[in-house]
Amino acid sequence: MDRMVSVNPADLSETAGPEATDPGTLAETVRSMRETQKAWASTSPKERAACVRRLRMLLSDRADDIALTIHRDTGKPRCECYSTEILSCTAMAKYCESLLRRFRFTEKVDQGPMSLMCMMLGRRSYIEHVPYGVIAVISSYNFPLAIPMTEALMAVSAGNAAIIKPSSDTPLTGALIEELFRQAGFPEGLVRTVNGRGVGSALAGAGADKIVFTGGTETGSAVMASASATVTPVILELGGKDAFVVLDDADLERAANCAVWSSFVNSGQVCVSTKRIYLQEGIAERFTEMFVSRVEALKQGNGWIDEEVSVGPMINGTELKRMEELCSMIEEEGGRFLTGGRRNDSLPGYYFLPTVVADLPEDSPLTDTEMFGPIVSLYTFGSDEEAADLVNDCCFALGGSVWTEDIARGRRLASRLHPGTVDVNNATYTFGLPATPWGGRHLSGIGTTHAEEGFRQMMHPHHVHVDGGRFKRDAWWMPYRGGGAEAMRGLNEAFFGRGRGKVSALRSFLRMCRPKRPPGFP
Ligand code: TXE
Repeated sequence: MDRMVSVNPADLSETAGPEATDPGTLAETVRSMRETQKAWASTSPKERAACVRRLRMLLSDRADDIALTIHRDTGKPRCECYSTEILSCTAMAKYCESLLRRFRFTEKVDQGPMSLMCMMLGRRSYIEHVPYGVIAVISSYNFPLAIPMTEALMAVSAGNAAIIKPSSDTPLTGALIEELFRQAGFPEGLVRTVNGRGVGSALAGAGADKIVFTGGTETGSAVMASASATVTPVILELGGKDAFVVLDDADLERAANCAVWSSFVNSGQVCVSTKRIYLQEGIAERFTEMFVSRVEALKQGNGWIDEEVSVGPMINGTELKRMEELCSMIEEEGGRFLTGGRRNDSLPGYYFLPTVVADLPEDSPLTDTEMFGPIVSLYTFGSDEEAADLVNDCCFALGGSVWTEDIARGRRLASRLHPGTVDVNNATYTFGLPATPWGGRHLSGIGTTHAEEGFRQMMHPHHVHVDGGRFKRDAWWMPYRGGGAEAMRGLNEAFFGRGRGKVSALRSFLRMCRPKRPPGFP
């Protein structure tokens, strides 16, 4: 098979990558991984935590060569390779170790309103959280380490195997992930990376037990359709169009500083980067001045060789061209560029200037169009209620933020907003807080990765119900006989209705649990 090639978008240098995968081999690969996974699932949480810890140490010890690999794939500034990529993974690893110390993989069920009946009849239930088997992790180009690695860490900590399909734009980092898991002492073949054209769609139908997809909404929908043929569960981490709501009592300096980072980190190629800034009347003009002046002061270029660089390139020429197309659409819709609005021709590579747009009509179809690059639009609003309606009137609901000095006011507004994550006085960074859930609503996806919720979604709840066999039959078993319906009616009335006749209900219930000896039986 052909060898993958990675193009560094910061300087167009090329690096030979791993061999492409033959899509026809995927089903067999998944089958063989399932054998490895069965043995792995029988390891203790302590044994798994030891492997995770070794991986965390490796991520820290090899940080420099990992960062360089990420840069070669994405061209992102050096500091972002450490802050948004490696740190997210070491934090997740440490969180998985803590989960493996305290998570109860078998839980006794509190039967709630049925406790008395279960106690009388000698019954109890257990939930065993069991791994799915082989998890397919299909991932985007924008965080080639942080996204697949954190998802794979949750998967293997829960006892699964993980087959990773990175973006074709980031093959080096994908191959490095498999190497790191192997070097950390995970069983050979427990975490595999597959690459190449058509491999993503082939993997979606290769028999994995669950698919965790990160990418565009349209692609995610295709993955869901493919998985539906085999009723394979999916988690979809899809597109975003995050809002940044600045209330009239906000600390404008802090808000402007964050808005610059939140809008242009990774050159805006972040599902939760700020794309819509809503400014309350009264502070709109002042904030706009502060924000635009900060954006214009940003240095763009190759952030690996120049640490003063804040904004790197787009991932490839196609995405760069997409930004130009979007800017043409913005102009047609009446939008005005306060800065940027075109590619940065002064640099070799795929650079688009950080762009701030004003006057784009709120009812423009572009409000529901993801702009996965360094383009952010400014809007104004009157009341907090109006802000909530504007933020929620969008097909995406992944992340968002509210800025105010009145925390109670901020939390009230945050609680009304639809996105899966809403920050008060911060933005975009909670992917790096592994104990917090990650996921969106509407066209931003379904399911959760990260946090205990995401960990649980890497397993399915296996219910084991144990009956001590105290009676020879249950009151509702057949052969039905006289008094059975009455006993059930009385039970309902006594314990789930108005509470009348508990003693007689219990008596008739227990009588129904004793078998009536058929004629001729001793
Ligand atoms: O996505 P694509 P990209 C989103 C972000 C944006 C998109 C950008 O909002 O919308 O990702 O990433 C493979 N069946 N998020 O352009 O094109 C493809 O090879 C199966 C959201 O990479 O959808 C790649 O590996 N797989 C996220 C992966 O799917 C297929 C955070 C994604 O590709 C396929 C980061 C198919 N038919 C980015 N076609 C979040 N919400 O957390 C392609 N692929």
